[in-house]
Amino acid sequence: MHPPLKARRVVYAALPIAVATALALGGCTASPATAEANSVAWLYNVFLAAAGVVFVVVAALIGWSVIRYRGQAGDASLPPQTHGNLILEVVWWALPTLLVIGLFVISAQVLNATDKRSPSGAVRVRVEGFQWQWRFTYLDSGVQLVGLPDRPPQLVLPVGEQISFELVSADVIHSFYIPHFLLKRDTIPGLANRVDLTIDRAGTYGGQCAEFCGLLHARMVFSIRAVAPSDFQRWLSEQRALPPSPSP
Ligand SMILES: [Cu+2]
Repeated sequence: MHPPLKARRVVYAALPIAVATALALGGCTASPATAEANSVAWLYNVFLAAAGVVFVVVAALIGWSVIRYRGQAGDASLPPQTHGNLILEVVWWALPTLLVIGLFVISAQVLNATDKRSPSGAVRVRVEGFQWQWRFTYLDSGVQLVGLPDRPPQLVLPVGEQISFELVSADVIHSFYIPHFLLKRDTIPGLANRVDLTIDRAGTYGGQCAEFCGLLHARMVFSIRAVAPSDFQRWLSEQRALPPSPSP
């Protein structure tokens, strides 16, 4: 028996809306620019695919049973009543359990990979949040960049080299957020957070404070320019030759 024309029309109308929504949401994810962000993006996609399969199977079964077994006008009798089915119950217990265990294992692997510490030799940068901008200090050369609310700083970093950020705060909690790195980590007074990463794509990436920290929170923007290692060394020596930035 075929579903009535009206039901089919609803399905045909809903399908493009669902596809368009999925594409729009997919387009909102920043394209990853670090090795760690690539692993995180891969994990997002695995979760999205697993959720998509579950959604399609569950929605299709519900839709099919609603249409196939809908009541007929004037028919008050109940359909055949089934009390338990061992095989079916084992299957619908085992499948979600295996799915959750699998997702847990790959999540733990990605978490371990992204939290891994760089070996020595990484470019070390201290990131200090203050009301209301950022102070970036290259710990190996002493070069310092200080932003002002109307003069956001640009952090220059090498592509393909390990970078180690030490995150601290001078006053209240801020959050170091770079969408293309799929990275957001708080800077907390009295605590040094650490994030290690490797940028694998040259370009300029916007960042901002992601923790409401007072009146000019919205002006705590900055950018990261990722360049070839030789260009980074040249830029660093130019910065060393400049007088230090004024304190805000
Ligand atoms: Cu803030």
